[in-house]
Amino acid sequence: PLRRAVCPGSFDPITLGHLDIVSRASQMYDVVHIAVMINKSKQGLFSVDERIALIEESVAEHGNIKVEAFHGLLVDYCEQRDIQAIVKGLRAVSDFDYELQMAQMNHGLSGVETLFMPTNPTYSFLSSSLVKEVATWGGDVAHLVPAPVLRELRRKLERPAS
Ligand code: COD
Repeated sequence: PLRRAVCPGSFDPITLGHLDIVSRASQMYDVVHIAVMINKSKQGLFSVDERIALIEESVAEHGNIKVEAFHGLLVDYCEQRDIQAIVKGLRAVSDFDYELQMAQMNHGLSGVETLFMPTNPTYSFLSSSLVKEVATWGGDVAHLVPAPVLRELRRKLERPAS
């Protein structure tokens, strides 16, 4: 049977930090699913369809990555697709408390394992929300996001000519 893992998240938008974890996971598993988890109470900058399109463009060189949206519990996503592991990046101790809670909850719910990968230190300060904030005020994020995301951020945040 194929060995499958999932990298779940909001990906609003995908950053080079996410991409680093996903591509390392894709070398360890036959198939890596990127699950864009839909959170109806959180309005994003990018729509779910836009996030998926940006991820697909950014991972095109990897042949074994599947991208899809999911509304519901991550453990149900895993059960429905026969996924054995959740792969998460850990940036700093500040990530640890919440990630440990979710890993233990998910294991308790279904037995699925969570594997933590230490973030590439180049990206340990990087988050989607900081990227959005910096880009909103005109800061340079070219070294933090894949090229398609940079293009769409510029398009979305371009100020109307005054
Ligand atoms: N370097 C490395 N990894 C990173 C970086 C970085 N710079 N930034 C983010 N990551 C990794 C982390 O592992 C992170 O968890 C993941 O990428 C996703 O990041 P985000 O910010 O896009 O996504 P989050 O934190 O909003 O995702 C939370 C989930 C959607 C995974 C979570 O809420 C969830 O599983 N929801 C589904 C509903 C559910 O099952 N709830 C019960 C959970 S117990």
